[in-house]
Amino acid sequence: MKYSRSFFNYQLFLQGCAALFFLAGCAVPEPPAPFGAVPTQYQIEWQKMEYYMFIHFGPNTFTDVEWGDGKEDPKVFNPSQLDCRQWAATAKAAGMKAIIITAKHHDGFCLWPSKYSTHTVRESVWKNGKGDVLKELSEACKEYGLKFGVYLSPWDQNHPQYGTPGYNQVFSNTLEEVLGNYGHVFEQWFDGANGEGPNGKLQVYDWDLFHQTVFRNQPHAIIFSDVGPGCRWMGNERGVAGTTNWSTMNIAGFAPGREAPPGKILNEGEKGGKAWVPAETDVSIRPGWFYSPSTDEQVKTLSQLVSIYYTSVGRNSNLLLNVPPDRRGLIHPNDSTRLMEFRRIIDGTFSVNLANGATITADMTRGSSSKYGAKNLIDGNFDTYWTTDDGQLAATIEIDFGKEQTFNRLALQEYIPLGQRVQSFCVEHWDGNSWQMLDRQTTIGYKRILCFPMVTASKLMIHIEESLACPVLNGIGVYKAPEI
Ligand code: FUL
Repeated sequence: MKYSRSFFNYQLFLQGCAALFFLAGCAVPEPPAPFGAVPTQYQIEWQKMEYYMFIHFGPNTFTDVEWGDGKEDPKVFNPSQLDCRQWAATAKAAGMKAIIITAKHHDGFCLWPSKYSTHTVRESVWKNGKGDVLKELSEACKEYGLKFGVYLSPWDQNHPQYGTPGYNQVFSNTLEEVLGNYGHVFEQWFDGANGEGPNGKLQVYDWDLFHQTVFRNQPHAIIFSDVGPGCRWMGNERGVAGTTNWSTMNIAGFAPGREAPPGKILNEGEKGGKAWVPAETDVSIRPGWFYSPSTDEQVKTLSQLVSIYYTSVGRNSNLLLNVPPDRRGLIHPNDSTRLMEFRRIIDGTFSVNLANGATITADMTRGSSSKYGAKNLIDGNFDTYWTTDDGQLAATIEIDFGKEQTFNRLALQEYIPLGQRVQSFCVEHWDGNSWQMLDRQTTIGYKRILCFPMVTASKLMIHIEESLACPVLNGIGVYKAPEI
């Protein structure tokens, strides 16, 4: 009897365990469903790159103009010490993740020996016409672990067919050469500029053909233009994205260049837009896009660069910083010195997250499950996040440092694989006696960094005030930026 009684209890115990496991399983709710337009895997990878180099280089480097007219003698292109490894080494040391080069600017000059043009490096005296800048740069990028991207201007002031329907195929052929022969291309940058051809006509660009050519050769490339589809122009060349910046927009009825969306939409995106087209901020370290000896002393100051970082990366945009090589074909020491100073400041600011080690809690957590708990905000893992129950569109996160901390930056990140949701939030700090308002803002997106005067506080509260669907955040950072 004794034996069978204990056997019975054992069975009961097993059944109890099974029930508990079942209930525990039920208690962890499913992750939130994606909301609205969401990024592709490749757009997520692109967004994580944050900061990379733009290179404007070509005949304009030697003629001191910004827009060559395509009539330049190709022999003007003659860099005496061109060294793409120096560019790549500089980008790497600057903390950048890639280089995008002007393979062909509006003057039509090709930095590779194109079969479809007579205005190329082949016609120059550089390396006796045997050189290929794209080959050298793509190899240097590989060596330094950087991604490689290309800018190609469809506007071509040299090509005799420009302005006629036949030119679209010519441009597609040049794209094919560039995208098919130099390995992986992470981004195809389309300039929307569109001037008249020798016949006085504007080219009607065949964007469908151009996109097909890109995706046939580089299926995962991010296509930049005023309307994406991979990423969008942020609307100005000053480096200032909107404080409100949605990665979503409506692109139907718009095209790059003359038919671009209004500047406000480029700058701020559109809440609830049907397409995921995140912003990219392109800005030059010098007054012009191309090198000129006259701008050697006008390289942007450290505080200008730092400010641009906060108005681009800090406002849900990637930063494409143009660093134009000089007439030797090298990045000038004034530019590279500034880049290293800039990196030192950024690294110095973001190396210590004061939220690490703090107690972080939220007044709402999805299903009250630790799987979605506020601790995920400081675990450094992109794919774990804090979120609330469906329909819970406002919530508060509290960070208790356990002692007084002094800081002047707050970084917030939304988990963009599930879409962009937050449309207003505010931050308060505990001054020892009461809560004081620190800032009130609108969107977050992949990354939002708030800058405010230094405060000393033992606690911070972040109130998500309005969200389009339950908020989903995967990162919080509190930092003390050094004074410049
Ligand atoms: C513009 C061009 O006209 C400029 O020369 C420069 O290349 C800039 C990045 O894009 O549309």
